Amino acid sequence: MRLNSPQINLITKACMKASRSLIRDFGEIENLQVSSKGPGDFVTSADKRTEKILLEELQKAHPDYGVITEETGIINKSNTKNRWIIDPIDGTFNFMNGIPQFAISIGYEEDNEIKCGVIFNPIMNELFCAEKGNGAYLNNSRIRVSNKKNIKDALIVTGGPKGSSKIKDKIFSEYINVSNNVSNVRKFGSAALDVAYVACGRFDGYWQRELNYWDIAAGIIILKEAGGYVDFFEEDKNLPLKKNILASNSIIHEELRDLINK
Ligand code: LIP
Repeated sequence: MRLNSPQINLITKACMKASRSLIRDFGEIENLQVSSKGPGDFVTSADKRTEKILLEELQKAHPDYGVITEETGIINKSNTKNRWIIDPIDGTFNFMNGIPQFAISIGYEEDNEIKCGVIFNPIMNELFCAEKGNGAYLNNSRIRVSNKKNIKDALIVTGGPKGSSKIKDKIFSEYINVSNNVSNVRKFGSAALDVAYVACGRFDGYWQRELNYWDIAAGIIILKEAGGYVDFFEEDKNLPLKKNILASNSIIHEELRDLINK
């Protein structure tokens, strides 16, 4: 990896440490799937265990930093100058079902702007990272978004709706519009990895409603530094941690937005 700011080094070290127990926990899932208890409670504790290790590592270096995490919530609320945004396991359902498409996702914000981020899939051993002004990387290689120009040829990824969603009709009609006008649509179940995959050109675009900020905070800087474009639509100012995301290689962005708004 070419990036070596103190923050990236710290996040990477924390991810590596937490991933050792996460890999062990993932190995347990197979046994639990066939047991009568099922993996539900175990996954919750794996999430918490992973988050605890990440927090210990990050807070050892910066006890005063603000933190937004999926499991614990908000820590050091008054510090909005320096803030970690943490999802210990993004793609929890995949994890729970023994599907190796999940990741630790950590973004670092200064004055409400994401400065750097790391997304690490410990099973595939793929570490995506970026810091502002220094490009984006997958392990040791620089990554860039695709240069697909024609949306008809594009491979798009999406996610949701959750079973509990109240806007399923809207989401399905967006899906139909997009599907009718692109080459193919995929659904992989980890928002963090979906954005990272756009950043490295595996997908040409991604949209999803009803996400949480921690799902995609790290992905924002990774995608931007890889030459992509990301924005949020129909934001509710009263719910700053809820996001609807549209991310792309930037070339097809407007057309993809038109399909979603159709
Ligand atoms: C999940 C996302 C997934 C999305 C779910 C959920 P979690 O995060 O990554 O892609 O469809 O709504 O937010 O809960 O596994 O960290």
